[in-house]
Amino acid sequence: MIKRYAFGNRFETDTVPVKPEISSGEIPFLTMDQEKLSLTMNLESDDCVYGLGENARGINKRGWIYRSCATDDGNHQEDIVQMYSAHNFLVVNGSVRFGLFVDYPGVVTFDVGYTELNTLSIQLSDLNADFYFITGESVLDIVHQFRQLIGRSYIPPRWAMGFGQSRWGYVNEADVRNVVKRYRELNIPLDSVYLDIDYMDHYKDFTVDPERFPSFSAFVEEMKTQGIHLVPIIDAAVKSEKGYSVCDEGLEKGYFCTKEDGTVFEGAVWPGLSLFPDVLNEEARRWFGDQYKVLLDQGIEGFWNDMNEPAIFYTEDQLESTLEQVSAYQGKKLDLEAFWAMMGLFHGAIHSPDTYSRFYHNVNGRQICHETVHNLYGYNMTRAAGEAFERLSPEKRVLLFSRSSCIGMHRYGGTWMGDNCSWWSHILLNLKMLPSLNMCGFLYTGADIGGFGRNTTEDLVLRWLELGIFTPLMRNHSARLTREQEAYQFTDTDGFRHVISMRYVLLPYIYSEFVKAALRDEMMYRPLAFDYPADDRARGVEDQLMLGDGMMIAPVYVQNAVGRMVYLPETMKLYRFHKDGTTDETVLEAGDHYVSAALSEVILFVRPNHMIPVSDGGHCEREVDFNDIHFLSFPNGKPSVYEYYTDDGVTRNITEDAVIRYRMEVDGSIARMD
Ligand code: MIG
Repeated sequence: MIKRYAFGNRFETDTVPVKPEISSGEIPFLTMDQEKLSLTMNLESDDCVYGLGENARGINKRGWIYRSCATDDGNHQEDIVQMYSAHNFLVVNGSVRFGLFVDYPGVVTFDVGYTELNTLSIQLSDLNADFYFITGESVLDIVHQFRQLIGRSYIPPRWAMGFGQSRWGYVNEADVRNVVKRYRELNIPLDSVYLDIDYMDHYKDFTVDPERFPSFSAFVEEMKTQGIHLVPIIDAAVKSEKGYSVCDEGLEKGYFCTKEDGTVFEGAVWPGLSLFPDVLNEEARRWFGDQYKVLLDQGIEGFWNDMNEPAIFYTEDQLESTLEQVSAYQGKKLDLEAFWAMMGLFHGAIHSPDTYSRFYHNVNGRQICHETVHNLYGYNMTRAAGEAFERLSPEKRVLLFSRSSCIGMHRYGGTWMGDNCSWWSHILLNLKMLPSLNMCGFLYTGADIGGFGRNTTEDLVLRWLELGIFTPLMRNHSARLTREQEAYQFTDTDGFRHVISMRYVLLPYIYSEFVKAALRDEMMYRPLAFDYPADDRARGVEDQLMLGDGMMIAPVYVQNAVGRMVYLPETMKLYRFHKDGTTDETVLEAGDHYVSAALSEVILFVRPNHMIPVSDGGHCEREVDFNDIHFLSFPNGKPSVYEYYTDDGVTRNITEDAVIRYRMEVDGSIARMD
């Protein structure tokens, strides 16, 4: 059951399409302090808190503090409190069980036992908010109700579940051709190559550099003949430059954010001084979305939206005042304290959160300070594109994912986990965010495989791929100046080919489970605790996940490990896919097991009386035959049914009608039912 509690003068976020009636009285279990703008409750020591989407720390969020304030910070250390997105949904499960969604566009803090070990405290910046309080018979039931409330999750074209190669550093046709050539030569599957900001003409959105890509549409076509989709990046801010049509037109129509006095607001990002499309304004949003047409017309079928927190390196005002303050130190004899204070001034000038109070949106004739609606920006930039694609590409799905998001955006696109590092701990962080993102509606997601920042190693990329083959977005991406990390940069070519090929073997299952999760408002990735609520041990498992109907994954994420401990809540069948192409299957009893897993070996577990549809693979998605499937299976005493979703992978018409059922008999034989 869902109850809505509304306070103050709320800004319409459009997160909940059909709102329930407002309930009166107090929100159960939580004490609201109107003066302190907070909600608090005591937690029992065994209570678990789940959710909060993209964030650091555990699957169980207890023991840390999280801030919903979309921020461009690529330093995902253990103590980071805010990332790129704002996902204000959590579930408390234990002595009491409920879900809470804070529908609020400003900064929110979730103190989940940081200040006081056993106190949950939610702090808002003002009390103009809607709270949705959800009760249900299980965590999964609560999540399901929440997902129904916020609407169906985005479904990409199926090729977007193939493997993609990206790097901030492919600058021209030759670079891209080389990537494709190397993958194809080595017979390592590949479906897409991403174009980072260097494809643009001086970082101008919706342009292509005429020297680096002299005949872009022909090049897009050439890539397609090789089974490769090019996916360009779009940055939130538009270069401020006379004669650049997007800038001129937006200025003329008043579609950019302004300062308080109504003059246009400029901030420096990659193109230099730039303007920020007022995507919270419906007309401006439509106009910005229409700009994507220029690339769609050249054959592009997918985009990634970046820098939409929005990231702002500096503004001229801020820089000016910083320089003024710094110049006051000139000629003075600095002591250490003064030196650090001066250094702090420079630090404060970049990415200053203060900037967000200096510009405004124009929503239905009202001037709205950005700060109060900050977390809606990435959502609405991506919504601009998603809504435009429904007009511009009514038949075919378009790939779309975004760095910043807020719940609501899940209907228009996916999200990637931002600028992680080539650290072993970030494989685990990647795993832990999958279920919390699913809870918030984000199904199409994944991390930069191999790590974005810092130098990677061959074993790290391989191990990370062994998780990545299970994530809907499977993309290797890295930053400029870091060690190159395409599969062909390393020695164990057979290992890379084997692991990446496994993705294409598993694709019928991954796609089927993905679409069903979207259609049915369910989680594709679940913590063990959600599926085995009566199992106390399952509650503490932070490094294994249930994946779809019948699978459990437990990847190795420790360097030089040759296997790992795995906890089985029930008997399961372990499948081990060796690099030499052989497979072995072992039934393991419930309990703890040490499972060996060599560096280029893929392991997965199948639940009793379950089936996993797989293909013979392919070099790209279009080579995979989704009709010619066979099954990994664990018959264990009961007949069972698998619902297999398959379609053409591109059209927008996605319904349960496409589900085909397969039945497995007690003897393990499997046959199509209808
Ligand atoms: O300030 O476009 O997260 O994936 O490679 C950095 C360059 C801007 C941040 C993205 C990253 C991308 C990079 N971008």
